[in-house]
Amino acid sequence: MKDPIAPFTIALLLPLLAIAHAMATATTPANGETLKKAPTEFTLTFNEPATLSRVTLQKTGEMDTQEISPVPSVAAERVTLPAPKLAPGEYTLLYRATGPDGHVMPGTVKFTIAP
Ligand SMILES: [Cu+2]
Repeated sequence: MKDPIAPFTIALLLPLLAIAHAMATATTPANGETLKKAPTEFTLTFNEPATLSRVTLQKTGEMDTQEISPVPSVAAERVTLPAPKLAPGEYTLLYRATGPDGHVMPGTVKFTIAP
C-alpha cells in the first residue's frame, strides 16, 4: 500500500479511531517481526475490550489458510491464541475484532520465522 495520501489520512483518523473503534495496540509476534523460533502462541492487545470472531493464518506462497482456534467468545483487552506448528517462512495472521460499539475491525500481523 504505497499511497502517498495514506500517512495524512492515518494522522487525521487516528484520534477518531482511538475513541470510536477497538484496535490492536500491540501484538506478539509484532507486525514485521522476524522470529528465530516458531511461536507457540499469538497475543493481541486492544485499546478496549474486543471480541474476536475469526482468526486465520496464511503462509506466503500457499493457497490454504489455517483457522486459529479456539477463539475466546468473551470480549477482552488481551487475547492469547494457540499457534499451530509452523515451518520457517513468511506468515500473515488475519483477525476480525468487534469492539464495544459493534464495529468490526479487521487487522493483520505479518511475521517471518527464520530458517
Ligand atoms: Cu467503532
